[in-house]
Amino acid sequence: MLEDLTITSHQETWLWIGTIGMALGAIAILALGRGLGNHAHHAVASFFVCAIAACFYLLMAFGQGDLIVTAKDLTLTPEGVVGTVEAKLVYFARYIDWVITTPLLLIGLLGVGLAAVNQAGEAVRERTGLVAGVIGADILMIVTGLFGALSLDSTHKYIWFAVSCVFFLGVLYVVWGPVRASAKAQGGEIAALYDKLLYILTVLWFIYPILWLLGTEGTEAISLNAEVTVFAIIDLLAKVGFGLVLVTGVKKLSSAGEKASAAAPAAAAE
Ligand code: RET
Repeated sequence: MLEDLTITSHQETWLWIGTIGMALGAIAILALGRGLGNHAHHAVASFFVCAIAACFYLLMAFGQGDLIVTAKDLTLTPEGVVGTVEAKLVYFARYIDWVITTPLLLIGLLGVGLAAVNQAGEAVRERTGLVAGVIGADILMIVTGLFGALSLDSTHKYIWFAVSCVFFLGVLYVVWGPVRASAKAQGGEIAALYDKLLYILTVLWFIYPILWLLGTEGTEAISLNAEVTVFAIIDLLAKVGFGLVLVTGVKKLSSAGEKASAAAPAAAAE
């Protein structure tokens, strides 16, 4: 349908809501992240997650973040060329945003769950292995999701969807398996913060493949207008919401840590 190939004013409104929401989120995270000391990297990463998303939402609101994919099925007959041309609108900019920001979100989560380590010993290698593994799987999840979104042929599309889901399961395995075990081993507040972030991330991230399947990339059960609206809301929760919980959680941890180390010399002097 031709109306599915143009950006509607409804979509434009939600893309602007996304832009402004991400920009405000970035500013809020920057303000909250002041005084994080050793943990400032969490505020830096969360700030850039929102700032990057704000730029990509602006790109889409300007109408520069989408493209029309076409597939031609033409045959030459004695009467001339006959055939059909299929076309659909794809917001490709989402995938560029996600391929940069989802690794940063995962680094934030792993930064809480994995214990601080010194330069020597196995822990450094294990930590690097987990970070590299989760980022590799995540990048392939997004890239193969883009390949699926660009496919007009259903077989290709669902094969790419399945491949993307396999990498998604890989990401979930790392964050629910070894990293959660490491967070648990650190105990107390760290384990509690990790679990809170893990639940938020898992619930929100599961919505993406479902929406993809229901939306114009998949079965077209819901309109592009509805899809753009839900993606904007989920994106805001997964980036701004997650970032705020991460930064406030880490802030509490570091102030509790400071109190403990301030109390320690006093206790020793007694
Ligand atoms: C795709 C394609 C279909 C299969 C799967 C997908 C997963 C996407 C996810 C995206 C998360 C995005 C976030 C963005 C933050 O704003 C690519 C939709 C499994 C999990 C958190």
